Amino acid sequence: MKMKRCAAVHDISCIGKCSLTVALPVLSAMGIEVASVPTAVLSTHTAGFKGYTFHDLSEELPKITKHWKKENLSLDAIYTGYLGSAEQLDFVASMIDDFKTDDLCVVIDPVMADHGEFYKGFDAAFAQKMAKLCSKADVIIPNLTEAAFLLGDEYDEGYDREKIEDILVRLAALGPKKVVLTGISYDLPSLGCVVYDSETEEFGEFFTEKLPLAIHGTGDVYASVFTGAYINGASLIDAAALACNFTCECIKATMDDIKNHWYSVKFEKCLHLLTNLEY
Ligand code: PXL
Repeated sequence: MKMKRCAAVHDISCIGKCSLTVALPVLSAMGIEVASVPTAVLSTHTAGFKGYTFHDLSEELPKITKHWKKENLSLDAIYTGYLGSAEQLDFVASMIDDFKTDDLCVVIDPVMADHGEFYKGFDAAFAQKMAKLCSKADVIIPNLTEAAFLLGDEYDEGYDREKIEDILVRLAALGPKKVVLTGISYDLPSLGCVVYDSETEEFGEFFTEKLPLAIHGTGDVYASVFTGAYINGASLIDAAALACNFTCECIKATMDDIKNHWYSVKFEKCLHLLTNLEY
């Protein structure tokens, strides 16, 4: 069977295990060829380390894709995560146009916020521009905070099924065909995701046990596993469920050493769960 090629457009945080340093091993373990598009190089991620370096690679990005086009290199999928500036949103929009085919699958994880707050360097103007970019996606994977900011809503911790379904429908109205909303917990012992397919108008949900820890990097682990499974042919809900289960295993593999390993999950210990899967 032909191997799928997926461009992963994310930063490289040299220490911190998020973005490209998660997407690359996860997608590779799932049998997908990764075309890496590093948007920036940071010494560490920005959530908890102090004094990190940040080298923006915006100027390099169009040169990379121009060369690919010249060499007639094609893509089966484009998967974007942390984008270091509003300018990079324009780059991704034109990259999607440049590599568009009937079969191109575009997955956008609108990384910019969590727990009701923007990550450092992001604001409402970025969120508005990200919402525009999301119109070009087949699937978007926001958490609840990112969903609120994409919609221009106030972040509100309280919700029920009706409110979540309303959020999903409004997110799909931005333009993406499918939406995976992560970090949903209707009752205390469970945590998971709710999905919506605007073409069939169907909702789905999947939950795993809620572990007593929120660890950085789990959003990128989730989105990478979802993307790998979806590109490999899994249904929306099956890909979302696999990502939930895998993320849960990664947290379990990290819990006993969280003092040392506070900055991300030990996803490496779980990669074997992703190889040789049937979709
Ligand atoms: O996990 C998202 C992410 C990716 N890349 C960088 C980050 C973050 C979240 O803080 O700082 C550099």
